[in-house]
Amino acid sequence: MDSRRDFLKTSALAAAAVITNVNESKASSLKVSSTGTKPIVISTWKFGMQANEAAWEVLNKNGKALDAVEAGVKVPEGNMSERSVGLGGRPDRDGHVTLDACIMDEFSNIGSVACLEHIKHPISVARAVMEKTPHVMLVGDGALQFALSQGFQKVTEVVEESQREWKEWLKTSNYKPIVNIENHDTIGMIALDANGNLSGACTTSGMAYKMHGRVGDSPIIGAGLYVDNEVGAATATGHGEEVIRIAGSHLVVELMRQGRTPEAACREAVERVVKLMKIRNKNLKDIQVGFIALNKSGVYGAYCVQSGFNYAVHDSSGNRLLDSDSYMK
Ligand code: SD4
Repeated sequence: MDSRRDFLKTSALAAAAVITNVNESKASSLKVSSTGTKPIVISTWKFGMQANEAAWEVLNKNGKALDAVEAGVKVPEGNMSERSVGLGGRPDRDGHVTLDACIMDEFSNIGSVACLEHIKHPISVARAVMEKTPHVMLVGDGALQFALSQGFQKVTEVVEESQREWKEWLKTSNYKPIVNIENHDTIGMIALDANGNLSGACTTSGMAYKMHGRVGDSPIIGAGLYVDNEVGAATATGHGEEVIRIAGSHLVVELMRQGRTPEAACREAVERVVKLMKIRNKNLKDIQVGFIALNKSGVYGAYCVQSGFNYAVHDSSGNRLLDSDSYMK
């Protein structure tokens, strides 16, 4: 694309954003009708661009949102040079790479794994929990045993660079994840398929150098991901503890149910995070939380605490990376 077309596209997006904001300030609690589209897929961070391509392959052939989100997030999961998702991720403080993932479909079927080691695609294990067990969540060794029983391969290979970084970290052992660097760990993806059905997936290696056994928001339905096929879907990234505290993704969906646009809903959830940080006398500068949301009409939005969070959107007009608006400018 040449720079003039780039510029025109950016201007059109900026104009659309302004219109949305005007609508929101006039009627923040009313249903704002804006033009949505389907199929559409959105996902967190820059690696969402590649993941969206894989999801779009499914959606563009009239495939199901559930298959699209699984295929999409498997891209960063399978990339061993990705330091924040899958087995290439940064380890916990004891040197173990432990993975969290969950998936939710249009019927509110749910599946989740937490603190899972040695498996390349935790999202597919989460889907197997959803489809093949009477439960919704398996953790640790139980999750690994289940995965092996389903034919998933045990991977024992370690990523040298990741191990080297961890050994460096051990010299100080200071757990203070660097905002937008050590904590941009998660791919959350939500999609609306051509039949108008929503699904979502979320997968991560979690916060770098976390305590062994720590579980974040990403495998917790309602925190890292939520889908309500009548309303919309949302997913989260950032400091899992803060997302869990407000049951973040469920909150975003409930706010959309009350008539907020996806962006307004994400913003209100972020404001809730901020409020609770202040009540607890915590420094907002130390954390990042970002939400992305998609409603039933295919309108999307995002909001985060600190600037620097971006998300990828793929619909019939192409795939693009957008900057999220933020609470701290
Ligand atoms: C966690 N929410 O484990 C994940 C980390 C993350 O962007 O999303 N970082 O808390």
